[in-house]
Amino acid sequence: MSRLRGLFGGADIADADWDGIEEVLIGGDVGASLAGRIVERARSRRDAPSAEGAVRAELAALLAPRDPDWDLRPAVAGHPTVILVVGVNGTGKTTTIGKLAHRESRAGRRVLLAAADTFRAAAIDQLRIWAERSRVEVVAHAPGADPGAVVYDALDAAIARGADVVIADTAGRLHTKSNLMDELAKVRRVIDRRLPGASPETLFVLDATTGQNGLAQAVAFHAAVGLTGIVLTKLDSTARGGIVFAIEDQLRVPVRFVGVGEGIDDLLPFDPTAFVAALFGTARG
Ligand SMILES: Nc1nc2c(ncn2[C@@H]2O[C@H](COP(=O)(O)OP(=O)(O)O)[C@@H](O)[C@H]2O)c(=O)[nH]1
Ligand SMILES: [Mg+2]
Repeated sequence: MSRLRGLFGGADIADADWDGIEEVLIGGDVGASLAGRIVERARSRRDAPSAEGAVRAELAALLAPRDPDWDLRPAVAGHPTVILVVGVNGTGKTTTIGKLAHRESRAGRRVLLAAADTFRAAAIDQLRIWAERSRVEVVAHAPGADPGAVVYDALDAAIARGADVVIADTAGRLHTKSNLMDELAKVRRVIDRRLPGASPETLFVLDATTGQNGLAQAVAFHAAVGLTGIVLTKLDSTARGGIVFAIEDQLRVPVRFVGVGEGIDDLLPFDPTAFVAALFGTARG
């Protein structure tokens, strides 16, 4: 989106190449209708010092409100923080869990992973490998087991062992298959039953290379389990992060982390100000 820079023209908002700006926004995965709306509103802004300022202000306004001090913390004092990780196949859920486990354990918290993607044996092994890397514990059942039962046991184990954080992996739910979504909703209910008030952090993992279909995925998962945050992965392999604006605008759910590689340290907290600034080729807002 740094192509935007050349399209803003001089000081006068009317001099900007507004069709060009709209095209770049669409190319950056903001979505056609939202891009049209951003341009229309930016053009009619009277308070902005420049076309660039107007577009920046419109983009910033699309992002969900957030507490700058937010972090992964237990909803109830004395309970573990519960993190449920959902999303379609191959978006990077298990990898993100490996990175999160590392982040939390490095911060001195005792982490326990729940292998609730029981659909494939390989998924359980993959989670174990990540757990070994950051020396955290795993609760797993046999392949094909009920994901709700795995999560229930993991919460029991976490309470018995005094774990601070429980992170549950889940199978790649095809958002068009309602039986699979029902299963995920059931896992959510298991958490609510075992730890009332725990209000799990429900992170939707979105592959940034997916494009506009990501919005439909997010809407379906939000309806099924109630998302509290988004992790945008594979930002190292695409410059098209514009889907963030469409999703936050529609769902009012904030992006919390971004994945920028396959390594254990390749997870960054999402900073909306820096993100908007980076789109315009500047380091800070
Ligand atoms: N380049 C890149 N690859 C990633 C990132 N996150 C995950 N991957 C890769 O995406 C593939 C699928 O990841 P996985 O965690 O198994 O996805 P899951 O099916 O959602 O659990 C793997 O090859 C990961 O290494 C990322 O941020 N950047
Ligand atoms: Mg997985």
